[in-house]
Amino acid sequence: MMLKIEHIGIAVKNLETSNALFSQLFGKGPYKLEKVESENVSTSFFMMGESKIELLEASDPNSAIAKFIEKKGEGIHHIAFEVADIYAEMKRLQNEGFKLLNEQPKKGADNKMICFLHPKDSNGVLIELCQEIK
Ligand code: CMX
Repeated sequence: MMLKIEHIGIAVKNLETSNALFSQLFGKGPYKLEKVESENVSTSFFMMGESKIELLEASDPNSAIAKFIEKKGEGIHHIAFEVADIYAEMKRLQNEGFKLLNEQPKKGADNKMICFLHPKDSNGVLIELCQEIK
C-alpha cells in the first residue's frame, strides 16, 4: 500500500548553490546532507510538512543524475512514495506489469530501503518506492 508522497527529487547542477537558493525559498535550510555512493549522488533534504524535497547533484559523470541533466536539464527528477511493505508493493506492481529497476530493495538516502520503477511505464515520471529502515 502506498501511504503518502515521501519526497520529490530535484536534479541540480550544483548542490551548494541550490541549497542556498532553496533555503531562501523555504525560509529554512536542509536538515540533512548525505552522499549516496551507490547512486553516485550528493543529496540534501528539506522538510516540508509531512513530505520532503530532495536535491540531487551527480557525484560522477556516469550517474543517472548527470545523464538526466544532460538530456532534460535541471528539474524534477522523481517522486517517491512511502510504502507500508516495500517487498509486497514491489511484487504487486511487478504483477501489474510495471518494470522494477532493481529486483531487490536497495539502501537509499535518508535511512530508506528503495526501489525505482521505469519512467516509461508511468507517463514519463520516475517513481521511487521507499520504506524507512527500522
Ligand atoms: N524521469 C523521466 N524520464 C527519465 C528519467 C527521469 N528521472 N531518467 C531517464 N529518463 C528517460 C530519458 O529521458 C530517456 O528517454 P528517451 O528514451 O525518450 O530519450 C529514457 O528514460 C532512457 O534514459 P537514458 O538517459 O538513456 O538512461 P538509462 O536508460 O540508462 O537510465 C533510468 C534511465 C531511469 C533507467 C535510470 O536513470 C535509473 O535507473 N534511475 C533510477 C536510479 C536513479 O535515478 N538514481 C539517482 C537518484 C538516487 C536517489 O534518489 O538517491
